[in-house]
Amino acid sequence: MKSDGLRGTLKESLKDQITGAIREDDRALVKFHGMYQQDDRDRRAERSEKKLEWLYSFMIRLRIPGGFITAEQWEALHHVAGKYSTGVIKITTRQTIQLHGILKSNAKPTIKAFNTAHLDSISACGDVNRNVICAAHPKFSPAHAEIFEYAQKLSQLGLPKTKAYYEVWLDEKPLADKTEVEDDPLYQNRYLPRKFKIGIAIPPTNDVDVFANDCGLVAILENDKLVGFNIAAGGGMGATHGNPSTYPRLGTVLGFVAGEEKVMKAVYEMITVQRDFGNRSDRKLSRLKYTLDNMGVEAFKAELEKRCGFVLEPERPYQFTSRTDFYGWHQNHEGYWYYTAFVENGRVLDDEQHALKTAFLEIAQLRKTNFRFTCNQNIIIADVKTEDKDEIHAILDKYGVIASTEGSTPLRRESIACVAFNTCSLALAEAQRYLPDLISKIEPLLEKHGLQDDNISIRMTGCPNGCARPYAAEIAFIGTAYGYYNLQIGGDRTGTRLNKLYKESLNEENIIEELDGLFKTYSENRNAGETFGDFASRVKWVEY
Ligand code: SRM
Ligand code: SF4
Repeated sequence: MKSDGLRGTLKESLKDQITGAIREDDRALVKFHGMYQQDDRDRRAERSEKKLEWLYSFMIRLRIPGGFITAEQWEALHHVAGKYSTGVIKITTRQTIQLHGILKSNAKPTIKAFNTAHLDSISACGDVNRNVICAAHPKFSPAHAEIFEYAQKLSQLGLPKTKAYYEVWLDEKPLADKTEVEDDPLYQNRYLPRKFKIGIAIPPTNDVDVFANDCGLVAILENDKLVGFNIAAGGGMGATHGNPSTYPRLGTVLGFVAGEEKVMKAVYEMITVQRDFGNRSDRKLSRLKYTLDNMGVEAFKAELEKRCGFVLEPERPYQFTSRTDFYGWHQNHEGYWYYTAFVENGRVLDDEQHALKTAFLEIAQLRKTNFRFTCNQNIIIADVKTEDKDEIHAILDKYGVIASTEGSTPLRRESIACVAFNTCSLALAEAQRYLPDLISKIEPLLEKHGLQDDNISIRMTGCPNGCARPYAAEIAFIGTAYGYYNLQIGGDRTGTRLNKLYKESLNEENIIEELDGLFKTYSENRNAGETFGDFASRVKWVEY
């Protein structure tokens, strides 16, 4: 990429007041700075009719490894969102935050305000190592803090060396000799063929969907101590309708690696293998999963080990038993309390039912907590001392957060939808704006068949790219056209078996009809404790 170290002509693009957009070449580049140019798709027709250009704005995604921020940072985020964006704070499926609707003239002030709060968006998008995700809840693991540190270190390891971000957005003086200072052994000024994602899970929970990542690390604990990680390669969800050479894939465990130096080296070299062997001619076939399948697992592993200078040990045993968040109050081994609040589809806002945004602001202003985001798009009010718990609880209660967290059905709380309309340029169908309504129509079906306590996982995306990791759900709706979805079933509840296509392009009426029949058969014939996804796979509703 001829980008002048990711600078391109961004400075000129930002100054151009004739258009709300940036130059064509800068659009790909700006992603490396954590930003997407978008437009309001609801208003395209109206704008075109009035002969106006589309209503362009920017989405900015933060880099928050492990999804941890302080109360001060939440407060800053709240105000930045109110001042420069639509005001909705969106928790993503990769444990970070996106703000939408930021006008070009506000992009720089937004980044500056984030910087003042020690937040950045470097590499949150683009063909680089993305936000590193890590098991969110410290409840189960005394080693959580140590494992969380890996997310920070791996994020640092994968940062590009260019100082362009600081020059373009923060007005730092350009470097006199860029070549010397910006030498980047990892990205070598050609970056990666495609995005690269790292996730860290701590069994028995797989809240990060570790096998959906290019590189998945499964922490292995013995007597509550971290002894190392099983390392997996080749996870990824994206596919394209009608292109059978694209497919979702779960990561393959290559082996076990112990010790920080070796773990960092193994991940680093996995990135270099992808950099050197990944497909640079077809972006649809350029993720690590295709590199791995093209090379073959054994050849990939041999190349990795050659570059590492050591061999991976045999995979160590582990077991995932759940992927859900631990809603409500829980105490960790140090005596601190954590409240996991349900945030439907990660959208933090105030509405008729509850005032999540006001509640979290009031809590942040007390300066008695931290905040953690989960890959299920929820928020954890973290590190609460016993003496502060009642005060925090009262705020959560006052603004309806307790009622919505504890009063929502298991089905709703397990559901995930991607953004889709009105900002995602790739959306074929609605997702986060529609799934809540569809869930309200599915809930009575569960009641009817006595399944209301069943926490079946449902995920919806507006296209087959898989941003809500739908292929790893028990039931998935994948947008094919406006109002139409492929119905996929048979995934398991812990993210270790993908679902398969059951019926193509269903509208709402067809979806309800199909699910009614499926739930009936499931409720009448399931074995004790058998989940919907396991049943669907056992009775071969879909072929594996
Ligand atoms: Fe994603 C592209 C939103 C997690 C696979 N994703 C997009 C874009 C940027 C659309 C675009 O390229 O113009 C979406 C912006 C929508 C908007 O208006 O905000 C978008 N992806 C999201 C988020 C916000 C969904 C959400 O509602 O939470 C998630 C942000 C994560 C983050 O903080 O970094 C998000 N995207 C994912 C995940 C889940 C994950 O990583 O665990 C996946 C599947 C895993 C994977 O990468 O395989 C995912 N997004 C994609 C793909 C398909 C990539 C592929 O290999 O084919 C695209 C399209 C692309 O890259 O060309 C995409
Ligand atoms: Fe957009 Fe498709 Fe991702 Fe949904 S899955 S956010 S529609 S790219």
